[in-house]
Amino acid sequence: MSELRPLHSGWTVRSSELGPFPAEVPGCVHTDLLAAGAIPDPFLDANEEELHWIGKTPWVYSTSFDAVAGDRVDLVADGLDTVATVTLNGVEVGRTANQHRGYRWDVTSLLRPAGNELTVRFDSAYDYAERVRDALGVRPNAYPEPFQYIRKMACNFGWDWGPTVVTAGIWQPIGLHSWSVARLASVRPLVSVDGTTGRVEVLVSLERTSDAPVVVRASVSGFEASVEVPAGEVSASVVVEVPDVELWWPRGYGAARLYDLRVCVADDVWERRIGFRTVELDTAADADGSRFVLRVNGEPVFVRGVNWIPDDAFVTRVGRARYRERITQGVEAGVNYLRVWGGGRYESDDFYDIADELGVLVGQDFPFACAAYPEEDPLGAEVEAEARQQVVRLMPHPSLVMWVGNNENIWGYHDWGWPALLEGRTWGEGYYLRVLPAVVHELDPTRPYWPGSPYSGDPALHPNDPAHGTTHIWDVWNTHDYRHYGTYRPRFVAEFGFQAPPAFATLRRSVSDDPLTPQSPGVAHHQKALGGNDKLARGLEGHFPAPVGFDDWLWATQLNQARAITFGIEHFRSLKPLCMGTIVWQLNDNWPVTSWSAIDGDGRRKPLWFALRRVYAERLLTFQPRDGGLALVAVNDTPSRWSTTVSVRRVTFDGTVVADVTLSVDVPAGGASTAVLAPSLGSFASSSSELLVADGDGADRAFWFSGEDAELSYPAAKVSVRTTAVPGGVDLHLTAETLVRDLAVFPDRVDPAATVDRQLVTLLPGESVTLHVLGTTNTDAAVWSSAPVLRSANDLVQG
Ligand code: BMA
Repeated sequence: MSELRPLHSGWTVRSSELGPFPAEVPGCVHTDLLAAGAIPDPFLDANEEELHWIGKTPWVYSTSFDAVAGDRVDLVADGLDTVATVTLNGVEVGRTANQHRGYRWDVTSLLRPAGNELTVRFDSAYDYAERVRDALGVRPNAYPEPFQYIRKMACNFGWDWGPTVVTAGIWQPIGLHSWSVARLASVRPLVSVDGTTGRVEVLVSLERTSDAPVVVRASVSGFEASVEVPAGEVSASVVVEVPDVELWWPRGYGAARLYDLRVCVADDVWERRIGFRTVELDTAADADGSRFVLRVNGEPVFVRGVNWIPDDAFVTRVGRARYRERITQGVEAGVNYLRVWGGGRYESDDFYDIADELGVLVGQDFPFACAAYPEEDPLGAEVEAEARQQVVRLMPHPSLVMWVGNNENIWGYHDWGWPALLEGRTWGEGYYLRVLPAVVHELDPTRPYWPGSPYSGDPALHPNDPAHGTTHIWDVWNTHDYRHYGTYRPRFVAEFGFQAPPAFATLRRSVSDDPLTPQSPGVAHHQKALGGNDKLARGLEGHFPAPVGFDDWLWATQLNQARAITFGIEHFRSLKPLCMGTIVWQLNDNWPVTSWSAIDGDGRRKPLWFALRRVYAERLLTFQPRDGGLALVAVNDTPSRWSTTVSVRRVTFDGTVVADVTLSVDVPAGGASTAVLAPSLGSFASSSSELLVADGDGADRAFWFSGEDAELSYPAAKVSVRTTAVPGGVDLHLTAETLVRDLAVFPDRVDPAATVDRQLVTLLPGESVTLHVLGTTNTDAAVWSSAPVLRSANDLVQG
């Protein structure tokens, strides 16, 4: 027999002073207290500030249950957050201090026929971390919280976009596993492709209760193999071959074909979906430094990525539907790669299942971020144990294409003054350069490992050298204007970003300030970055006049975020194949906040999301400065050739075409081509009222304006609006009577539930567009015709 019985009901949580309250398992104390009405919502206004005591309080979870029978019964906890003592019927069965591991204890002899009492006591994560810090010595980090002294998600202690909500709780499933004879203690499928044959080498380790001979069987789509495991043996390997296999491809290259792999011993069954594909990381030296090219099934893939953070500060609220919604939003913006950032978690199987299905590539950071981490025990042993578990758990997923050692810690050691503060103490180098690569190599040699983000491939090089490996570009945003992206010739940009506030409806829901202003207390609390609002204001300089009033501030900063990232991505993609990847910081948020995200904490898409959809399209037309003039660069990330004619026009703001040309563009599969424009097109007679427009089949229209917005003589935008009711929403038919740049409708201003399918549409005089709004029945054209619902760049400059 093999039977898993979840223990998810009947739980309560209490502290020495509060409760008991009903508790959700899996869950966490904050959400339990919230559901019990014992605390206000930590995401609203500045409530967070009043709730730090929760993370400093010990909490006890308890339940009772009747027995299950079995030769052997194990208590299995997939994840405990974090410093836990587990007691069954008054007997301590285990103590844990690592959120990133799962645990199993043999409790056969402790169980009673009825009335079993299970308690899990969580001690304060702060107490533990501070004790470890005091024992091992203080080390530098980026935030004033002791997150590197405990194996718990770093951003749970707060980040420059996230609240400090130090959780405790049974955050993963817990249950009783009754079994007999033998069980699969671990299953490692090593998947490879040999010509047209798919091969899975299934490496199994067993736990056994008897000497009875057992057979391990593995099957994939009707192809099966088995091996008998003699008495006393606890490891086995079986190879299954699948002829004429269909490959798993990342989106844009083919279908993400998945196969069911089933492995069993005695009655214990393990099932996962796998994909047949190969992955290599090409980091060879070349004339420009050394490259960073991901090859899947031999095809070099340009990574159009986004950084992924935990989608809720309370991660136990993120279920499969939420993962699907968020990842799909990424995919719909053209994203083909998610980097699971190291300040969060090893992402869930739900996350990876969805990435597998959608053909999205994933790079998983080991969870270390922005700090010097001690390498001594207890942390050293915990790190190795968690890495061994997690590499095995995630290796069936074809979407996982790279392990990365950490976020910014090698860079931090080099550039943030750590050596002087460390005085010779360990800082994590041993994890990133020795322990973690050894674990990956031993357990899952099918995947590349890269020591850090950023990292240049050689300890002798500066870890953030743009000419080698991966780079993070943060001078833009922190100190430099976004045009500075244009000075970089990076091989692979693993982080770069620019902030903007969330959608109006998101701010309005989470902040009760009246009126809302950029400086009002709630808005200020929902901005966690050092000098964030000053940087937003500085970022507008030279691009837009300083906005007056909240509505213009919101629109100007959101538009500027979209412009900054557009500028960066168009430049980086135009460098292909020198540059082979861009990973925008960041896709999502974990609460309502002003941040670098494209999708805000309530799941609303910011203007940046719509900009990404254009600049992350597989085929891109972009105007770029080249050799003192302008060029049209055509980028083709598809596996087929792109041949088209492109009409390029130089147009005055009133719509008069002053010059034009038709170019034949022929871009090889996966390539890019550059056509330098004649001076008649590429130099403007007036720097304040002309633009270039490029139209070609297979790509969105490209624009290049003769100056920065602040310098342009935009006409006052004239847009006529007609509405039609449609099932579930309203269609907006917009016609521009003048040039209108970056037209945007904000439906959440009309109805918080409403969404629109396009934003940032630039129209020449006389052109029209129909926008589809869902989630509102408001068809009053007047409502949709003016600010703050209808906006354009024109009205930020026109005033
Ligand atoms: C990098 C990231 C995050 C951070 C972001 C914005 O440091 O790795 O740690 O949130 O920049 O500052």
